[in-house]
Amino acid sequence: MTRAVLSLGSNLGDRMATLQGAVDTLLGGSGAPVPVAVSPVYETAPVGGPEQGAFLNAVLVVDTADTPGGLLARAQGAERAFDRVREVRWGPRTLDVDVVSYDDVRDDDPALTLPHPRAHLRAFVLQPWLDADPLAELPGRGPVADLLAELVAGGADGGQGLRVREDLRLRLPGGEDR
Ligand code: PH2
Ligand code: MG
Ligand code: MG
Repeated sequence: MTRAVLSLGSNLGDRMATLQGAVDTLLGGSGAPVPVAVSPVYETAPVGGPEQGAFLNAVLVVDTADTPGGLLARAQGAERAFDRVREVRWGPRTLDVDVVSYDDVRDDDPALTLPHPRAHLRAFVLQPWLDADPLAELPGRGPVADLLAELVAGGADGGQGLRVREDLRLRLPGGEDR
């Protein structure tokens, strides 16, 4: 099994229902990854793209028997299940599932760049990831805690406007929150 990190985002429709559905879809069926941790849910201002509504973002840490390509296919399957339509790059979407990291693999394959090439710049990935795994490291870039501190020091975090949604919580299949 390989440790992998998935970033989930939604800013169209019933965002929380979509994120929960994504978790259930990602972790369901045969050969599904085993959940290790799920982050709190954050309300985040959109970064880049056209003017659009706020996102809900979360991070899911899993152990998977899939290859990176297999995990990407699973992520894209979840996006399809929630009627993801790709119109504008970085535009509004019902669901975005990104493979942030896969063990310590570094790969510049354009079909799946590992780790995610912008993860170190995105507080909406780093903050929930840090919550889910305080010792997390981004391959090639170092501890997530340090990367987030750099972003905050650079003022980028203010611009990314993160707010934890204490009133929302993602459930993992099998009951208990982990
Ligand atoms: N995803 C993007 C572009 N911008 N901004 C926020 N706050 N959250 C996202 O998930 C997000 C974004 C491209 O995938
Ligand atoms: Mg994305
Ligand atoms: Mg994506």
